[in-house]
Amino acid sequence: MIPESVLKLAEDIKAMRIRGAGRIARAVAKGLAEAATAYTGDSLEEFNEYIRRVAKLLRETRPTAVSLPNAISYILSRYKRDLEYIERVHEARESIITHATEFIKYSLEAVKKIGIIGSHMISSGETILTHCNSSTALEIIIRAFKDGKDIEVFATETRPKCQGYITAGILKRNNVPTVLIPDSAIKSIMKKIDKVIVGADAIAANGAVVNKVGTSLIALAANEASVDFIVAAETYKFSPVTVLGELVEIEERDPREVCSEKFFRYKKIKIRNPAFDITPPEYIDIIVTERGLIPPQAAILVLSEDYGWIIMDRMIKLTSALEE
Ligand code: RUB
Repeated sequence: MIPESVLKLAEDIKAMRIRGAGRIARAVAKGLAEAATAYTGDSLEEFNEYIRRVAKLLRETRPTAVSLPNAISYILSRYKRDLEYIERVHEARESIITHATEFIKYSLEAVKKIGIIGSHMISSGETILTHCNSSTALEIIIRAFKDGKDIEVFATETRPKCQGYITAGILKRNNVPTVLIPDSAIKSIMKKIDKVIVGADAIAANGAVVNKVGTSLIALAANEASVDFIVAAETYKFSPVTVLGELVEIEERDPREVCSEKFFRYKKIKIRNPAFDITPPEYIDIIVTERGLIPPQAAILVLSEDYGWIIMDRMIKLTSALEE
């Protein structure tokens, strides 16, 4: 039986009580560790089957942030390696907990490093624009401010879920001068902006960035106004399956987030609510990762370094399927 706390965690991700690609990744790692801890049986086979079910439950909570499946495969691929010498359930449990804890630590340190690296790119007197609520982008901005840089930040509302209010609140708590703007004001505000800094839910092999819907429009406006467009992302947000041509699924959310149920029911108006969009690499100046600055065109290098073996494995399977 999957423990109540893990079922609740999955529900919290679905309902966006836990949201943002980094937080989601750390939450699923915590979920796997909790599930492993709660297992009381003594069959290794049964434990593996149980962990597979937990992983599936967590993987299916939200479709776009690639940090979610990447966090699961970080833990399970290492567990699979350990299985070569694991004989008892308590060792299996220990392996999952160790790798989950390791992932969470890596993730938190990565965000800190991105803050340090990215803050060097901000100069005193600059005005920054950010969209949605990215803890990684915020880490850069708040770090730069704490380093004594005199900056001002424009935060978009980010309709329909208005995560921009969370961003503005966090900036305010850190005393960063902040202005909240409606998303539709982007074009007219852009002439005041020196740098755009956003987070990412997924980065494809060609360097395209998937982030909160509206990001690509901001990139377009920044490009037209020759404003730097910077993406802050940990390397576990790079999507290995895109190397093989798979697309990142864009989450389509409930139309009731866009306008009241009464309106769309009575007027019989069709409403779409895509939660993310894709910014092409041409509009991105640089991606700040924990390993340093990466031009979007070099995304494939990060992917082959980290996931070369997964990519090879998939390619072999694909080739043999074609040959059958
Ligand atoms: C959040 C969002 C964030 C990225 C990066 O979308 O698009 O910009 O997830 O966040 P949602 P972070 O609110 O739908 O989850 O840098 O915190 O990982």
